[in-house]
Amino acid sequence: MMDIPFWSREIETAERSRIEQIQLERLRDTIGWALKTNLYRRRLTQVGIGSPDDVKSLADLRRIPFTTKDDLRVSFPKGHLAVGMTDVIRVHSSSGTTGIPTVIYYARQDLDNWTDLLARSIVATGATSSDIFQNMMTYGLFTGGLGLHYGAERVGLTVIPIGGGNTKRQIQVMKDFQTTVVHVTPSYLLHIHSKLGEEGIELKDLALRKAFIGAEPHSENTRRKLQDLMRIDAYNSYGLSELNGPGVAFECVCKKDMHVWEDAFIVEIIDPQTGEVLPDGQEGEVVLTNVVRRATPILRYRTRDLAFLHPQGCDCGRTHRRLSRILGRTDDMLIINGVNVFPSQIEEKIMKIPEVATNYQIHVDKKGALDRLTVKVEIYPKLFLGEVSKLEALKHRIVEELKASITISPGVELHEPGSLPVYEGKAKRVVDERPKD
Ligand code: DLL
Repeated sequence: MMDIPFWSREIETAERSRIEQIQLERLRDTIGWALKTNLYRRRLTQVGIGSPDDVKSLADLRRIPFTTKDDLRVSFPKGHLAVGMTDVIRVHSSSGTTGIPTVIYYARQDLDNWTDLLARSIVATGATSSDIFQNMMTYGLFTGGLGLHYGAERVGLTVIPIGGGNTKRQIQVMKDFQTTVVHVTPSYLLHIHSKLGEEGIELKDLALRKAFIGAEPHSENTRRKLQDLMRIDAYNSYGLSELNGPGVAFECVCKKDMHVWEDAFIVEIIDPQTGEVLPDGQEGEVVLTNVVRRATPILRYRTRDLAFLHPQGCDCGRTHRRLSRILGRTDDMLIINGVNVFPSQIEEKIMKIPEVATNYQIHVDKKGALDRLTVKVEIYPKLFLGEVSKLEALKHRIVEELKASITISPGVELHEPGSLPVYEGKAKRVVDERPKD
């Protein structure tokens, strides 16, 4: 029998009825906070919810309309804020399709709750205070860095807050500090593996035993490959900035999909077309309600992620239901090495540049383990008659414009008009050649 570690055994193994009772109490509190926001006040009163007492059972949740990313954008900057700014102690945000980001505010209690969920997640994987934890996720407005950072500190791991990128240094630090656990996107860990040789470092020089992998889709095969290549256990971790960040769902030592922490989140799977709630086992869009957040309460958030809930329990004894891997998206969002990019963000930027003609293509493939984004644009023919340095300058300008919007640097190719494919019907702007494995 495997030794099963817990952070809060009582809540993690609570009976279903107890979990639902907690959810109902917390949902009522959350409604109280939501009613203080411009975003929810009218929406809730329109469906007859004017006070927390109007929520009699969990079934009442279904009366509440869904929240979308667009709703949060329209509410920018503070339409969804339920407390005064003096009570807000942190802000995170994700980039948006129209350049308007979605912002999430955290009160002290929100950060405390979030940290606790991450502590719980970390312990569920078997990591302990003896571990040396190298956090390779980006620190900053992105939630991946700071989220795990505080969770790991709370458990007592030794945190190395190195942040993303700089592969050479990552490898050296892994060796020097004898890192045992990393937090990383799966593609970046594969990349790191491919660079070990170049740095003259072998697996036996490292002490790595676990990785928390998330922020981007990956298959079971990719997990296996990573585990075999690095000789580690890799645990899938799911979350999104609108719902705190990481720590919504995390795998336990059984590694059979991710427990959604149901005392903090009410999870529904819906038919993305009709909005109908589907039974466990059926694939659909993940909808999440955070029931422990004050500053920015979010009700029935449509994540656009496709997955299903496992109908059966888990060998670890946790009663919180398990969410499958993310199987796809209902929209066209691309995830490039963990960074979310909408094709519309790219279009917005390049179409503002006067030298750019009307046709373009977004190309995604793999270079080694990493995703590579190339934006191919047609430019007016007279530009090709000018000096090469002018073309280079234009290319540079397009890269800079795009980088300011999508935060990563894409490759840019300039093409003559008529050279990119033209579609008679719906244009196919995105060519994604990443292997599906
Ligand atoms: O990616 C939060 C996070 C950080 C999760 C670190 C895990 C680890 P966003 O930038 O808002 O937040 O992106 C959220 O990324 O809706 C999914 O489409 C995708 N995603 C996140 N985790 C996974 C995963 C963070 N484990 C969006 N598998 C989500 C597949 C994932 N997709």
